[in-house]
Amino acid sequence: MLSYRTAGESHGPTLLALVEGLPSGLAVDTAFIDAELARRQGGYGRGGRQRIETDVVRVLTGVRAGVTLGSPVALEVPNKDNRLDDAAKTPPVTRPRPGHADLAGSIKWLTTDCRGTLERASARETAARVAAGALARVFLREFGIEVFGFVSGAIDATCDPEVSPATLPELRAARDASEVYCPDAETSARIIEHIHRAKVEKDTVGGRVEAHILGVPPGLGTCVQWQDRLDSRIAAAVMGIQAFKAVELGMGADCAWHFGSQVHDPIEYDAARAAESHLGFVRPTNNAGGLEGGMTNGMPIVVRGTMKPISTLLRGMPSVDLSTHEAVQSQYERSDVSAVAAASVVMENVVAFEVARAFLEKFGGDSMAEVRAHFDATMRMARGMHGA
Ligand code: EPS
Repeated sequence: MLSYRTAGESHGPTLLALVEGLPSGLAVDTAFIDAELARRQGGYGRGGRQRIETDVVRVLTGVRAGVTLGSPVALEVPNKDNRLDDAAKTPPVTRPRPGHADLAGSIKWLTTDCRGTLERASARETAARVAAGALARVFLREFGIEVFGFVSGAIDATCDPEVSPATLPELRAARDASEVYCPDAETSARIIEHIHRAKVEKDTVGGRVEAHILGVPPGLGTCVQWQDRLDSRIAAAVMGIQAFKAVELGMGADCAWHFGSQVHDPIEYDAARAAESHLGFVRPTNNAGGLEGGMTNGMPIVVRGTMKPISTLLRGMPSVDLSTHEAVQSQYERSDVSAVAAASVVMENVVAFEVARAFLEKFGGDSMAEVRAHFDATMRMARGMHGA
């Protein structure tokens, strides 16, 4: 089974991701992984750390002459700001930040210094997850599966662009031209204004991010066991991102306010479109977000995540000093005013990893040649059953 684990501290020597379960014969496009790492570092509202780092991936194992061997792939993203063992440069943090892992972690690990907790809780770790997810996307691209992530809102600015193969090139260009990775120019400008105001007021901003996965074949995931449902795995992957407080699929939480007839996507059949990923089972709407019964239905997967504002506020928040129990303002550590743009990159990549995992569960094999043969044969059988 495709899986990954990460290791590494924010100010330690390096970040690592160990990816297991990729077939042999996949050409590893490190330039694509580096481009995703660079995007993760960007976005209006990022702090000083991103001026220090230039994240690039080193592929340590599992690859020969740029092609996977079928053995574990170890990915490394080294930290330039490596100072964890220098006590003078990593003084104790005793005034926990509300919203951060500081307080809960210091109680868990029986210490009054939150630094041990924050080093691993830091969103710096998402660089390793983006590297693993981008590698999974290199695999997905071989089967025509594309992933598009963006910021869709913050505070009082929201947009709801129509994402489809036809609109994708234009939306991608608009997203890449936006300092907050939001493809709608007006929403982008308003989010930037909010982040600017937060910076002046020593405050922070979260936001909503979206990922659309296009070209996904039907039947990935399962309704057989709850933990293997693809919706369940995607939700876990998104909630596992630092600072995420909500995840939605398709219409998401809005389903509560509508009757069934307004929520469920009618099923139509169009033989002329049988070559598409939905095999001709066209849905005029996609409120299900491409997932029914924990399985893909051939429509794009649509995931929405909500990131809370960064918990490190320059002006602090009411807190308690862990060594004196005195009421104090929380400690300031270098941070971001907003990392919502970066969060969109993290979300699209962790979701992609779950799709790749489900893809290999259905079509898996030791080599890319076997996976391709399995995929082609299954799709041929499915199309054969449905008149194409
Ligand atoms: C981050 C690196 C961190 C923070 C931020 C994200 O670097 P440093 O702590 O050295 O400034 O900028 O992490 C947090 C918001 C957090 O709470 O830890 C990164 O590379 O994404």
